[in-house]
Amino acid sequence: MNFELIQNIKAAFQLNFNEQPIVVFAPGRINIIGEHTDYNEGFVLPAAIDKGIVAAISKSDTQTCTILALDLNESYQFHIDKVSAIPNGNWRNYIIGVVGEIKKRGLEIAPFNLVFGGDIPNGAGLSSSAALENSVVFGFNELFDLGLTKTEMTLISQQAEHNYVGVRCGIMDQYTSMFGVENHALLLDCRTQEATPVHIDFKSYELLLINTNVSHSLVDAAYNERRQVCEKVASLLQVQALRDATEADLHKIKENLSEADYQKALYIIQENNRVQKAAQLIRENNLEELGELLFAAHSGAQHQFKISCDELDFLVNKAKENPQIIGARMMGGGFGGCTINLIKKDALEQFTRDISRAYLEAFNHHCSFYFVKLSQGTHLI
Ligand code: GAF
Repeated sequence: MNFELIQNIKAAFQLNFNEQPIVVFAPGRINIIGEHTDYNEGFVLPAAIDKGIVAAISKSDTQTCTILALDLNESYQFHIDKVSAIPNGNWRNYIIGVVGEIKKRGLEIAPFNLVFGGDIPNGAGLSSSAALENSVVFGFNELFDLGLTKTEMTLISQQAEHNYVGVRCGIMDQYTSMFGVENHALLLDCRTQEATPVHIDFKSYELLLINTNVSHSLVDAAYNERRQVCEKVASLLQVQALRDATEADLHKIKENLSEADYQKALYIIQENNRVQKAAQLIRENNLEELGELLFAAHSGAQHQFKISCDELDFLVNKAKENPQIIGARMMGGGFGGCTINLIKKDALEQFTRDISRAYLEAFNHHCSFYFVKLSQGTHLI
């Protein structure tokens, strides 16, 4: 828990509104394995982390809602009855979206004051947006006594992203940020939205995240396009979602598909199988084989689903060359953000030093390193 962040948010709230707010922490997430399987109603294996968003919220005694984004030093005011997506509204749409989605369900929200900030960098693929949505919906639920369950709040956050941000994301990020369990990953069945916590003992290994510090443009468009391809192939296969198809099923309709679409669908089917295998390997404490699955997942993301980029491939290739790293892959939606690496603890110092230098030389800008703990989901503080 980042106490300095909490203090800063509380202090900024006092300074601007001079009231006692409720304060919520919503975590970001990592994903051990399972990318783009969530909207195919398949499995994912993410975990909430000890970095996230802190939001302080109180009722306002005017008709205006005032929001302060502390890290960006930006603010926004709007009338509670005028809620619609803002073109290029950026962080504003995550919050407006949650307000809009709550109202859509016939629930009443009164004007509010909100200050938020966080310690997850934007664009790192650690789901700062889901954390923001969850912190806000969770805060509103407390403040206005809305009686929403955690599952309902998760869906409100996801719908805010679909309808106000324009990304047709799956359920993984919002679910994980809401339901995370300390020291566990969640084996989440995205169809039933039921998760089994899987305890992870990293033994002599450490989880290292390396941020490429790039977020290539058109990410949202490319994401929605991938989803469309998956839905098209599922409909050709006459199944509800690609989760219901096997490699053999897909092979039967190969002639009706372009090679690119065939490979994308094949990736999803294989990735879904990898997730289930990964959960089993973690339970058996077999991190070495888990590492191999991570490398295989990256290869699929790079060559079949085509969501990687030069910077991510560079970091994963460097990891592969190093025998002290047993697995690595790109993490999240793709086209930038972080890689996740399973590395021997005593190799950390040397590797991070070497990779810093090599990355700078190759791309002329720095990469960053993060270490995270697997943590509990959204809660009051
Ligand atoms: C993004 C989305 F928000 C998730 O739903 C998921 O699809 C992920 O990309 C890829 O696995 O984070």
